[in-house]
Amino acid sequence: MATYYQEPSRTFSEYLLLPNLTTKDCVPDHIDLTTPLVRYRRGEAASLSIKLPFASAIMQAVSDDRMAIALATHGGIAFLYASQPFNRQADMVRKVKDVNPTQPLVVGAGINSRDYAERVPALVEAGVDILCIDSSEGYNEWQRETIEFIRNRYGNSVKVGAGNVVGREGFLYLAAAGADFVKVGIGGGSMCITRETKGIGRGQASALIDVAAARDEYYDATDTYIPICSDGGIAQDHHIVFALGMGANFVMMGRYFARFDESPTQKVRLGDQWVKEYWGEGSNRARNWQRYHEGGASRLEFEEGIDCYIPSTGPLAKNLQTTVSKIKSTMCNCGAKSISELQEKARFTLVSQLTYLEGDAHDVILKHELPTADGVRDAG
Ligand code: MZP
Repeated sequence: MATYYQEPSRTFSEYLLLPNLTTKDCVPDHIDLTTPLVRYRRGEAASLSIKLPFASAIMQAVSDDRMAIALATHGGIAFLYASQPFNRQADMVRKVKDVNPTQPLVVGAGINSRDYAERVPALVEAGVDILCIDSSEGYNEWQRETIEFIRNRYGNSVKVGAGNVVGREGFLYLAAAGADFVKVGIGGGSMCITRETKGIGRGQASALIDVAAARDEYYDATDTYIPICSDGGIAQDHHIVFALGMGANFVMMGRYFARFDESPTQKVRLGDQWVKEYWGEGSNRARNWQRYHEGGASRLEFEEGIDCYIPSTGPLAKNLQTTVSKIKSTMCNCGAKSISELQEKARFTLVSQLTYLEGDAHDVILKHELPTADGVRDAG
């Protein structure tokens, strides 16, 4: 008989954080967002960490060398997209590593479970800091084999994340396979139609809460801590704090970064606004490269991602500053000066639909929705 979970799966927008006591030393300048990227033993420090818990998604529309340089300069990390020939991806790694030899920048790269025997050596040779197996669903034997290849060839010197999973079984499988971090999330991405197309996935908050509990149990049982990454579905800046509070060590975002000038895609004028192109890795547009570089694979039988536009929001630095200010402000309200403190102290409440509506502006006349003199609505 099939297994039935009685609780519906939840997403970030169904929660709010309750404030805790804010002590006088808990101010934004005192908040440290440093976070581990790879597994470590109790009492030791992770061999690779980042100062800002943000990773840019393994996507053509998001993470090339330009994005990697911009994000690493601000303390985060980009994972260069894998849907390209491995030599080109390795060139991107070199461009990031060569730019600034005095202040080396960290860079990650996506790999897949098909051409790893060629791709991984090329990326390692180019100086990549960390790899991540890129798949919408990672609870499978191909991921274990990919990690096995890396361990046999390089021992623990080459770091590799795996995923994506949405529950404890998937996490434990990839942890036992030797993953350095595990990525969480299926079907929550802004351009993703996996749930609609294939009927698999789980609300991002529920997935994260389940995996974080498994990670903590695994740590207690083995003294090995495995960072987890919440991937996809960050629609509001405060969702980042929710993800961190629910147990993620860092978040991976696509839409968030694709909006910026530094993303690889075209900025286009659409009516009265500037937009950027954005498309999923499971769309025909992203998969097309294989037709030219992998011997003529035909069109996908079905797509898991769409090709769309998102509003352009200018340079990364300005946007990042605003987001980080908001995150730190929320953390101060929660009385937490670090991500681990937030994870211990965070108190989440589920919200009713009416509470959700109450949180938006209501019972007022919104100025930007007033008609203008010529009768045309102002875009604001
Ligand atoms: P978002 O930040 O735009 O909401 O989601 C980005 C994430 O969506 C990626 O990191 C990846 O896990 C996932 N993704 C990428 N392509 C697809 C697709 O074509 C997808 N379905 O779901």
